[in-house]
Amino acid sequence: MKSLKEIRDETFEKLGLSENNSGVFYGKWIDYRQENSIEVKSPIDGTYLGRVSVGTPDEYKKAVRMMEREFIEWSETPAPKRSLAIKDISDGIREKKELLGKIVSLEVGKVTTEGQGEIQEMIDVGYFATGLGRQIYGLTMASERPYHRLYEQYVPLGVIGVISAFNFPSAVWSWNAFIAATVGDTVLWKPSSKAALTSVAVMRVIQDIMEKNSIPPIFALVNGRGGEIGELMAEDRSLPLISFTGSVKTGKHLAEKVASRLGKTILELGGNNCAIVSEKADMKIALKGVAFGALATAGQRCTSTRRVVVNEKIYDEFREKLKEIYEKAKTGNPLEDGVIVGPMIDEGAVKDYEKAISKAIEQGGKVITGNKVLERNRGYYVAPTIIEAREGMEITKEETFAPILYMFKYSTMEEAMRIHNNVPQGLSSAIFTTDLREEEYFLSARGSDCGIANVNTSTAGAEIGGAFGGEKDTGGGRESGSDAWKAYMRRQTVTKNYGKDIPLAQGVQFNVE
Ligand code: UN1
Repeated sequence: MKSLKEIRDETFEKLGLSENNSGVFYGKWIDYRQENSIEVKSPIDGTYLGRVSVGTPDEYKKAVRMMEREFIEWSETPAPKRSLAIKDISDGIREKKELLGKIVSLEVGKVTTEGQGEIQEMIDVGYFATGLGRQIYGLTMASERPYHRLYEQYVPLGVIGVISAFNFPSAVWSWNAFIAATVGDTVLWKPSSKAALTSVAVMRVIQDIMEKNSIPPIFALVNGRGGEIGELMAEDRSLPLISFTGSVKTGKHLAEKVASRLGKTILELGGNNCAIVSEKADMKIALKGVAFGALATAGQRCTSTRRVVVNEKIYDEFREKLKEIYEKAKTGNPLEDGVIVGPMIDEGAVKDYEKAISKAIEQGGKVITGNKVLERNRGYYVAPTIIEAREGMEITKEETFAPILYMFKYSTMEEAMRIHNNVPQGLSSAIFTTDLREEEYFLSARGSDCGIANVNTSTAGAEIGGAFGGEKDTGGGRESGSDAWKAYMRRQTVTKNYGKDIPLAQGVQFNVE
């Protein structure tokens, strides 16, 4: 196998990246500056990948001004035409899928198929947005007055701020950006400083497509630290909407700041996703669904399965079989064939893994498998861990971004549901059963309290066609498919009088001469 450096050099060359990359783009790339730049090292084995420069507050302001200027013409371009620009962009990304997926793998450590899947998710949402361009609609209501028309229309908001996380470094940006651009907004992107390189690679590809297809510069990129550029965005009245993906703590802080200026937010914060496995489950499906949910992206998805609640009648069998899968799952270099679990993003993530496991043990949990740091110097690898837990253990109510699965036993479905819902977060959930009644109970008002509720499939791995997001501490936002586009527009109720008089609503009389 080629060394990481060789893969880097090849991929960089084809994507026009270099060792020192500008991380700021608004119509043009701002010159690279060494000062405060972000050093990018691969979590795979620590290989130095390069540097990405960050934006100054002044450059941030210039980027916003430019997006405001672009908004004027872009918002007046017909939506079906705008969406064809997004189609061009998606076609262009499809041509570069393999290369971009490699960058994702190099920078955040995704196994090859997941790195490719990340880019596929961009392409998918791009084609979704292409169709959406002809489906932006409002309702027409019956007016109580003669010769009146009453309807609502959706109007683009302006410049949308997108702050994305490291774990889906390009797909989640595109969920927001492609939909927002289709409905007529322009977009300013601040990526996670743990995924700066991916943002540059994506923007380079898009810039090239935009130039070739005469698409105006509707996307801007400003790399920087959350504490600086993120704060500026939160306070900036020029951004009517900020879509944020990240921790509950940062999300709350940002939401308060944006709310204090009565701005809007879309929040996609923590998940603590649970799968219920009934005694009536198809064992093969349940095992694969739970294993994928818990192990994919090394447990670093918002949608990762962190808890599994198993019926007592099959509990021992399920535990032993899952343990076997865990112990067979190959952990290591994500670019190697057959590897299922790649690295953690950084040393901090390894520490969080260790802390969570020791707390779980302190609180009465029993380790079934795992609990081992495999490497923390040349890359960051941990053994996927299963812990038998009891209801009420505090650590099981927290989201730890690591491959740790807490396992619970239940005897009645009511008990399973209680354990399932008894956490602050509410993103994704799943039930594995072949019993229609159990399934419908899970999907009822007394059932899963999450934004996503799946039957016989994993908590992770949502398609882009549905609205993505969750309740409670997850923040309530919805992104990507369905009618999530409405969040990027403002609703305007229009009353039009085309009569020869001006009758008032509710029969009110107003007699002036
Ligand atoms: C995230 O982890 O923030 O449903 C997004 C999934 C992916 C997206 C996850 N399609 O697992």
